[in-house]
Amino acid sequence: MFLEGPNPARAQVYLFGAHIVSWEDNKEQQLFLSSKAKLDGSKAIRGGIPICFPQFGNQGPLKKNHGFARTSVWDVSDSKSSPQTQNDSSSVSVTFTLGSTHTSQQLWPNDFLMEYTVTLSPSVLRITWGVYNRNVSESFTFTGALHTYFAVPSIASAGVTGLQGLTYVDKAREGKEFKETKDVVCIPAFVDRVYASAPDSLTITDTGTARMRIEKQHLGDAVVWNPWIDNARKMSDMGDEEYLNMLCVEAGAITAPVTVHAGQKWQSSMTLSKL
Ligand code: TA6
Repeated sequence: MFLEGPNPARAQVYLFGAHIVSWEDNKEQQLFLSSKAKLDGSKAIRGGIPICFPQFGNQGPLKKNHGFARTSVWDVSDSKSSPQTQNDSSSVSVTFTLGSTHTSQQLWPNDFLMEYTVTLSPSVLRITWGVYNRNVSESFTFTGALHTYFAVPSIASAGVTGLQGLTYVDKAREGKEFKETKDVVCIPAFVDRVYASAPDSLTITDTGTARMRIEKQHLGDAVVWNPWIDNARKMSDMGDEEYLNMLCVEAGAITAPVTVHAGQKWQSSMTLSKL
């Protein structure tokens, strides 16, 4: 489905995974979607904004990397458009829901309901993501992330600011822990890092100029990933050279798993602003 916003802005979301595959602002594509992405529901879509739940990566009981939310068919529960007001620009939003099923409970024995609202306004894409524990009495714990693939003019000139001083786990270096010393994190090769307790505002730059702001709430960590050429070649749903024009910066709850008590709800958000 398409969200036709103001200015003009438009986004395309598949019910499969409630997966945002496109966000155009002023006709400029802000997200990366592989030309080889599978869009037939046969596997997770390579690009856009996959939802990782109930686990990030292999950090949980499931064999399925990043869990089952991104390969489940969601429902649309609400949509609305808000006219421009004195203090706010006009916007359009759609809410998607995913509830536990017999199948999901075979994989992850919990009764849950997720609400995922995508709101489009001029130069801004905002996501709110709630997880409600419908268990009678059992709490549950999950990890997750909004695994956003940003389109970048060139990985050679891309950078991420806001990470200096943080500790990160580097999957490109045997999962060892390091401290980030750079104010601008550049991507000179394969990068796969989970930064713990990252600031709620991060920026993607191009040749030093800020181009995208990422603001997150209750998603404490940030993942920076570019597969580089060797890994790209191993992925059937990614072109060998496509790593040159994409960068994943992912807001996630990874190093501090989220526990939701029965009857309670966890709420998070991510706001992307095209600068
Ligand atoms: O977010 C980075 C990461 O966890 C990488 O380790 C890599 O596995 C990537 O996600 C893509 O995972 P996927 O299952 O979509 O191929």
